[in-house]
Amino acid sequence: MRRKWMTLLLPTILIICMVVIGSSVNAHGPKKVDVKLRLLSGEFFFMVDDGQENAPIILKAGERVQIYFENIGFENHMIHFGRGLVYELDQPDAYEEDFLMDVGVQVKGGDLGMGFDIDVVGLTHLALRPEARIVLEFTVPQGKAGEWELGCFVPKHYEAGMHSVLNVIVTE
Ligand SMILES: [Cu+2]
Repeated sequence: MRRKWMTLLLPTILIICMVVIGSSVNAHGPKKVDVKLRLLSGEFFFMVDDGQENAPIILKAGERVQIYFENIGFENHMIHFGRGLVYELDQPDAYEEDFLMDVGVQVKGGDLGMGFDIDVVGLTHLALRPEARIVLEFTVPQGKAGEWELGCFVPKHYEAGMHSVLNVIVTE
C-alpha cells in the first residue's frame, strides 16, 4: 500500500521540480530590448547606422540596448568602452575605468552558422577582423551616467581619430 503511494508521488515530485526549473529559466530568458543600434567601425571611425563618423553615441541609463557591431573596414579594429586613457609606449592601450566591467553582457554571434549566445561579466573590449559581426546586449547601468568613450587601441588608430563620445543620460 505504501509502495503504491510512492509510485504516485514520484511523478508528482518530478513535475513540480520541472515547473520550478522551467520558471527559473524563464526568469533569465530574453529580456525586452528598448533600443537597437548598428555600430560600424572602419578607417578610422565608429559610426551609428548612417550617422556622422565619430558622432557622439547616446544611451539612456536603465535601458536594455542591443548593439550590432560590424567591421566594414579593411583592417582589424578594437572597440574599447571606458574613460581615462592609459598609455603604453606612447600609445593608448586601455581605459582606467571600463564601462562594462561589472555589467552582465549577452554576447551573440558567429558566422557560417556556428552561432553562440553567451553571458559575460567584465567585458573590456571587442576585437573585430574585417567583416566580423557580433551583437552585445546589456542593460545600461543606472550608476554610470556621464561621459564615456569608445576607442580603438590598435596602434595609431586612436590618434588617427578612431574614438567616439559615449554619453549615458538619465531620463525620468
Ligand atoms: Cu581601429
